[in-house]
Amino acid sequence: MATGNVRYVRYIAVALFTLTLFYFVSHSKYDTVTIPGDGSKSSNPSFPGGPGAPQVPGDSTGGSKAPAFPQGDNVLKDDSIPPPAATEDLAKDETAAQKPAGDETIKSDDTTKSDDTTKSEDTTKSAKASNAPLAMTPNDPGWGDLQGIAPGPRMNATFVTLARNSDIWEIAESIRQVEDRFNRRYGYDWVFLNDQPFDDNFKKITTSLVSGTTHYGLIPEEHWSFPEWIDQEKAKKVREDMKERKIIYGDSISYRHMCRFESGFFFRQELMLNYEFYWRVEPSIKLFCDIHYDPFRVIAESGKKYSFVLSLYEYIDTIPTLWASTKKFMANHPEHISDDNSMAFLSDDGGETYNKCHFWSNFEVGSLEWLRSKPYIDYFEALDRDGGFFYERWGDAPIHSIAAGLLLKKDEIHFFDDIAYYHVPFTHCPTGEQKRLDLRCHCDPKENFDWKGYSCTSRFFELNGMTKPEGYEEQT
Ligand SMILES: Nc1nc2c(ncn2[C@@H]2O[C@H](COP(=O)(O)OP(=O)(O)OP(=O)(O)O)[C@@H](O)[C@H]2O)c(=O)[nH]1
Ligand SMILES: *[C@@H]1O[C@H](CO)[C@@H](O)[C@H](O)[C@H]1NC(C)=O
Ligand SMILES: [Mg+2]
Repeated sequence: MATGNVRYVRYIAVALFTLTLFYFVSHSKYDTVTIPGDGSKSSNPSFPGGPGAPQVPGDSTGGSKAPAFPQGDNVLKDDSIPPPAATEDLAKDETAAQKPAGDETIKSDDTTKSDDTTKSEDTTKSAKASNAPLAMTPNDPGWGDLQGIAPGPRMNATFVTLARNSDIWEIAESIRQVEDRFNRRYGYDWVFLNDQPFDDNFKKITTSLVSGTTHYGLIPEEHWSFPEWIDQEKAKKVREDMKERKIIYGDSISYRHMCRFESGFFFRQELMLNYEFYWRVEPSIKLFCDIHYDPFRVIAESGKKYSFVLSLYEYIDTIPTLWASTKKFMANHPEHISDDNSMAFLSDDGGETYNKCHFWSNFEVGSLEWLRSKPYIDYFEALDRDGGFFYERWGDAPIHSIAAGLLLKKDEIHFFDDIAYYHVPFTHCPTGEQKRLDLRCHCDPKENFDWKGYSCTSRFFELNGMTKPEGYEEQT
């Protein structure tokens, strides 16, 4: 009997202790979140684009994105304590309310902060760009601050990934890198697109890894099929011929649909219409350095439309007539060609022939509004009519690149030297030891492709009058 009583008392003690612990976890944590970047910080932005910069979502009273960010939840996650189960229903209700028609959205269980209205106001205040200037160099305030939620506004932006269900572990690896090096402090959304419905396993794993809200879209058949003007017999002969000549993906139909989709349709998927900026992520990529500032803000606040980390020469057998089609477009639409274009990146003879230089499009941070603009759509439609996606094997990389080179102004294209990146088989690793130390990079500088003979990045530097970083000669 005595032992029974002791056990009884012990149960009560354990239960009380657990309840107390739970109380502190669920009540005190949210109040301790402080958003740095108030009066103590200098108020002039260190990045061009203070006055006259595009209005950022966090600045306006409506449509403010920053307050919706799951702060409380992230604090819980950092402490590895699962959120209370009761909030899951709330999360689902909110999901239902925000769900865009036809596609699926899984909101991370971030509604634990629901009754915290004062916090939202604080966030709105500190979310102003002027209160949280971008830290672009180690000397800028906030540079070394890589813990907790990043201060400052959030752009109207999303990550976007085209993938198959079978890509799950390869994309999981990419997401983890993007989250660890950047997005865990920002909580940007992630849109996944597929020509087949995503399965529950894919959704469950990706949602668990992404700090922002995940959305899953099914690509409409018109965006992933042969247009009616394509001669099927001719297209089939091309695939057989390319197979014989051992051209990579030369006999693949799905690869061609993929290239056409990435060229002309990803940015007008229903889910993508909710955003202004995108960051494309492919399976099995690597990021080697910390990302100390928000690349979306760099793009938005400096009026950039397109960006890259790696550039190279295209395999000519995949695009023999792409330049002829492009020249025809230029003749038909001189009004779309920018006066201050980057033709010198694309051609060594003033536009007569294509030198095959392109930005590698498996990494892109850019403007969706630009891709949805008339000049870009006219270019895509002209190419699509000519049939080269199926009669040859045109890739989205040369198409995005030629479009950026001809339709944009030179200074609307940005080279993200600070984003160290790998997609098989090429690496971008910043030149210069001090930079790699500052960014805490783990890439081998010998692998850096930038200044090697098959890279086009030197051309980009020369064309834009940029000085190549110290030590580049040793990497050629
Ligand atoms: N849903 C779907 N996604 C695809 C398909 N083919 C390719 N993708 C995706 O499209 C992107 C590009 O395809 P990749 O196979 O990576 O093509 P690549 O980068 O040229 O070649 P490697 O990465 O070297 O194989 C990736 O994000 C793939 O997951 C497909 O048939 N369906
Ligand atoms: C984000 O951009 C899209 C596309 O331009 C727009 O429809 C939407 O209203 C914007 N959202 C916010 C919060 O500004
Ligand atoms: Mg790939």
